Amino acid sequence: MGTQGKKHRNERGVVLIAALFFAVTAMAYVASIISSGVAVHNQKRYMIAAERALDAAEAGVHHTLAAFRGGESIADLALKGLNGTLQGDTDRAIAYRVLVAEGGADGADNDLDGLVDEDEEKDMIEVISTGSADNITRTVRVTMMARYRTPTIPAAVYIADAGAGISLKGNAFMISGFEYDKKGAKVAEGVIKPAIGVAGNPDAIKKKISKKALDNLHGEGEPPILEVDPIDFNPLIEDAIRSADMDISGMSKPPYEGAWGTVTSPRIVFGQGDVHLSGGGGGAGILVIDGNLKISGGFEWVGLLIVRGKLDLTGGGSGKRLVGGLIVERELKTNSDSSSDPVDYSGQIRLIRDELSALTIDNPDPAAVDKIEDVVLKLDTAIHELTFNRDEGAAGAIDGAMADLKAAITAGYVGESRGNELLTNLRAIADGLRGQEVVSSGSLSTTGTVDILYSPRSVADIGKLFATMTILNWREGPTPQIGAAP
Ligand SMILES: [Ca+2]
Ligand SMILES: [Ca+2]
Repeated sequence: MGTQGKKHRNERGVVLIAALFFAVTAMAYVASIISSGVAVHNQKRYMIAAERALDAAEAGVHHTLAAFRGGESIADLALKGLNGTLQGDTDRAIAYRVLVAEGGADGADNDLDGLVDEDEEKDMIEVISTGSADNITRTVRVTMMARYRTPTIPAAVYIADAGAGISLKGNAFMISGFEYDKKGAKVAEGVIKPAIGVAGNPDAIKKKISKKALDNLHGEGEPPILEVDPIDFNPLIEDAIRSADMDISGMSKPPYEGAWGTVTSPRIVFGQGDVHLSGGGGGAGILVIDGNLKISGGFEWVGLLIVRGKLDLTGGGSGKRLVGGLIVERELKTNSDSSSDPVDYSGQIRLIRDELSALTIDNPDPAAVDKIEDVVLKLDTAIHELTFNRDEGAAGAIDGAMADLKAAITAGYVGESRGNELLTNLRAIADGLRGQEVVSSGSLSTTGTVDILYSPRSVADIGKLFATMTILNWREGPTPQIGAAP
């Protein structure tokens, strides 16, 4: 049994060593499973915490916006900041801390234009909101500024260029620097400002206004045309571009949708380039045209009218009235008349235009419809010129436009018999106009009045509604590295 037994012992030893080896390996394996489970658990926890922290940071931004809308001042918020807790009350709670810095002196490029603390940044604030959850933090930086920075208006009409053209025709207009309420009623013992404020020596403008027209200007000064401090046009245009509720750029007949805003719910309406408003409309708020504006129909606006270019208030409709303030750069033209026996040719033209647009078109080519619209617009303009400026050249334009319309009809764009009927109507209107011009020269009547009434409180109230903070840009801080120490 000697060798046998030895062999047996040896075998037992091998088995023992193998078992021991297996046990150690298994233990190491189990340990590794446990430790990787812990790592996965930690990863998940960090990820969830990072997401909660970001949510908390965003909640801080919204809290800040709400505080501004509730009337908190920038200075107060910059001093105190804001704190809030969404959930929990330990140091692992989901919470945020907000710091507010004034953009003009924070050493940061708030509007990301490469310049630090330049002039425009004085109107901005930087909101740095840090959210935390389970000791993980995330930060969002948000630049905010007022939706519209409404200027203080120094007169009923502010003219930026002392060399601007000014033409106040007719006698049914009034520009008043006395104070009016938003309904256009004069305020007893209100403030008194000039009718026209000029950024520079006002003498050149005074000389361009006839003595008779000066009688229709009221307010501070004798005549009420004074030099005032200049207003910077750039923010007026930039804010409108950024914040417009409605863009009427390039429109010749923009949709009024009833009205563009009301006194309690005003709108910012913006137009780039030349805009011609005809056909009657209006609203309340801030109307900004970065170009020339012509208003030839009835129009009423409460608030600010800003025109970087020329403004032409002309023609009939049911009059034009601005209650608030006008800021214009290069030229102001008004044309008014208030005969007791008004003839509303523009109304008749409108009726015919409506009929035309309701016509059955034989050839439903959109270009044909455009062509007819175009001809009617030309007729409209020509008849206005004849009515208000007594421009005999406009009579030729009417004949030309009617020939164009006839050509469009003959080409089969419109049903011929209906088209001829409309043409006859138009001709009768045009002939009637010319007849009047000859019979009673200089007494052609319209219903167009023009009133520009200073109403600083209307402008200030509307300005307050647009002073609420709006977000200019929003940046998130980096996501913390998963597994990094909390
Ligand atoms: Ca900047
Ligand atoms: Ca800055």
